[in-house]
Amino acid sequence: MTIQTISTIPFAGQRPGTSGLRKKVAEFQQPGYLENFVQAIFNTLVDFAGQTLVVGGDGRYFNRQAIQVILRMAAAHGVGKVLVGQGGILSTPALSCVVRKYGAFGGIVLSASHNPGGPHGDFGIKYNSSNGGPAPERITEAIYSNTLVLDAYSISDAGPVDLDRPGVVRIEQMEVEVIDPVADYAQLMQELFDFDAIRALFASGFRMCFDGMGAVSGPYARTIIEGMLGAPAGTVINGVPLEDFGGHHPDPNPVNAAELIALMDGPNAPDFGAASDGDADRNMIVGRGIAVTPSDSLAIIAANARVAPGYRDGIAGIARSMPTSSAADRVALALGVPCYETPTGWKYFGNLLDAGMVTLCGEESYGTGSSHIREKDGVWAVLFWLNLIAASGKPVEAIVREHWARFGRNYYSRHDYEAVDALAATTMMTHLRAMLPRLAGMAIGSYSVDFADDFIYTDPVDQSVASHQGVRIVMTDGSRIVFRLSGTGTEGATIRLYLERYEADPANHAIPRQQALAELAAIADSVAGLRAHTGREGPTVIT
Ligand code: VG1
Ligand code: CO
Repeated sequence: MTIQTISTIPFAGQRPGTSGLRKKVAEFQQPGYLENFVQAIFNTLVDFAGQTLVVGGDGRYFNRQAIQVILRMAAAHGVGKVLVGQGGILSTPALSCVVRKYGAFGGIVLSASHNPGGPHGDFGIKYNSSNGGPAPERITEAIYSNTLVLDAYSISDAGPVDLDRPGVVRIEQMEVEVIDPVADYAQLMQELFDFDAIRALFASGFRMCFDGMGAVSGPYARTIIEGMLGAPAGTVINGVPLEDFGGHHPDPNPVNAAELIALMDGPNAPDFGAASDGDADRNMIVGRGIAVTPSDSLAIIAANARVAPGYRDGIAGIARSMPTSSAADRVALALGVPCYETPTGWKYFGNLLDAGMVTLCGEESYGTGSSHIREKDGVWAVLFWLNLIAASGKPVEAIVREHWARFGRNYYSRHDYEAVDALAATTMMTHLRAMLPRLAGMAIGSYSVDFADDFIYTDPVDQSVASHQGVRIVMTDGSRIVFRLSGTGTEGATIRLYLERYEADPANHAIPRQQALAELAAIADSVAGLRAHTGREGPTVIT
């Protein structure tokens, strides 16, 4: 075994987006492409020699090959030990859990999360810090800067490690330990939730369907829900992680998880449905005939946090991404705890969680989580809902309707215009930004604009500033229109339009969502020229 220095030339475009570097598999397969990015990570970090790193991914195509490269490069850089999930598997939340539990220096997550997989799909890589969370922007920007100037990478010429065999092997001086990807995570869940109550719920005949969508949540859901909690075999469907996700698009929303939605709307529906995404950090919660919007789910979890043993003492605060509805703000107000509004992406929650300023965090994009780790956590959210159902004895729909009756309903929807021409999308955003100063005070239809801006976030812990985080047009009644460009897509640009309207009166809580938001959608189109700029008649996906 020797360590080789291989000369290389920079690749353009290796700037991490909302959550790591995501590209088409074919781009990652170019010789040196992955190696350059990993070298840039090692060039950027300091003091990792002799330390422990955690490596794992969502099992998608190219996961195993990428892990072999990372192991050989870690050995070449003097890393002391790597913990790697058996079969190369670690869900994003499980990796976060393992980094924290074993005091690792950091972790490398291999996933393009909710993006499609397979040889023609996407691949991704992300660096997580010692708190178990996505590296902050100053680190991801430093990694990017390094990718533009590096001219060599170091790698051991050792042969491949058998990722399927648990135990310890060596590459150069470095130990590689292949670990059970589920055990540490499952133990943590057991500490947070009332497993006895949930077991009793299943024993009483409660029926559930968990859709793993052919991605990485399957092994976690099977071990915990079918194994530890005693749900009948078959409760978890599409539960084996496959390199192409079995053709599923593992983005758990009512459009992509149509099979589950049809089941929950059909005759003899189970009592509870749930789904997770490629790397198991997202969740969708479904009751009989009702899909819970992620913004509502965050608010409901916050309002009921004390039902779960891990949160019995209450919560310190809540943080939500800016486009997420303000349903959680109302709960925070009632609880007398702060609610922070951050830019999109879990990395912005890290400081607040580390400082103990918040306990719960959430994003409208089917992401919810807490201070137990530093990533959003799909299976955690599902277990919280199971705990809530067990404790309250109520079905999902009743829980949601009672929440609205108490706090009011924040009608909410996201409209995505996917893979539009990149120049058209940036032109639209530029026009919109130029228009902002003129919008305040303007009456449009039945609304009038309170203020309009391009969201700037100043982190209350380290005072770092993130600007251009999305255009918001906020009405005097609190209704909102938000526009931003996706930072996770790999084709053209994706425009996200977020719509929110608050309705206090329970008599008005049964309006179909898109109908309740139709006027705001029309205003969004007329102000931004959505259809004109994109040449599209309407959104590609509505959630
Ligand atoms: C999307 C979501 C964002 C989420 C991010 C990563 O980002 O909107 O809320 O944090 O995906 O989630 P964007 O920039 O495309 O809007 V995951 O589960 O893909 O890591
Ligand atoms: Co994800």
